[in-house]
Amino acid sequence: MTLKPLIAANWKMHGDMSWCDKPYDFADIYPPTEREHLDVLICPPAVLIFPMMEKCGGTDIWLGAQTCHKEKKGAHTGEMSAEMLASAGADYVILGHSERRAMGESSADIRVRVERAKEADLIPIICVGESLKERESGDAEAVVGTQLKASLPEGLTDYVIAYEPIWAIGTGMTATPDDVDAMHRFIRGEVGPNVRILYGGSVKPANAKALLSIPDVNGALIGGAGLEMESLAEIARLA
Ligand code: G2H
Repeated sequence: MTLKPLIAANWKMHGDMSWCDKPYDFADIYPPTEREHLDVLICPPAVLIFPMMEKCGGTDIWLGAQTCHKEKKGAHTGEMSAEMLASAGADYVILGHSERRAMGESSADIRVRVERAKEADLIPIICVGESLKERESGDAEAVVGTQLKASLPEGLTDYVIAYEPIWAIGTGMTATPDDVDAMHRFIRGEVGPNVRILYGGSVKPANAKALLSIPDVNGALIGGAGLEMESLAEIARLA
């Protein structure tokens, strides 16, 4: 089975209302008729999901959130549930990004969030990845394997994995294609043939071709280079 590549932009805490037209800008640069073979997703800050959906809901670009809460509702000041995000227009949700794991989210927390996301019909993008110390000590696969086992609910279907080595995030450092190839093969062995596995960590037009041509890399999760539609389109053209 051929998996449809997914090119996903994680805007993190960037953007404002003036960015809500960006899906149109993307479609001007890279028209839908030229990219039926891939899915394009933008995950803006949650506050921009609804206005973006209202402005650009007619485009074929998917929208996603960057996290969701563990509970369905309740006294959780400042938080957002999966259902709220879905009702605002989100189709996907990123869960377990290392920037959130660093704030104390454990794999057990992420597993509950994945369950909430599935109940709300959101497709979870579950992030895993090792630190530089863990890679240098030869523990990268063990760490990622443990994260996968603990973050994925039993019987989970229709989800995406993003492998993001922590040391390559926002640093300009990228894992070598050989390292990415080996880790994606390992993850494939864990999740089976039907799950898209994205690579993330300083993906940019200059390195996207080498990364996206690795057999078990089914797309990319892109931070900095996904803020500008020109560079996002340049990467998408290589998928
Ligand atoms: C990794 C990635 C997006 P960047 O966090 O998830 O960000 O491409 O800036 O390293």
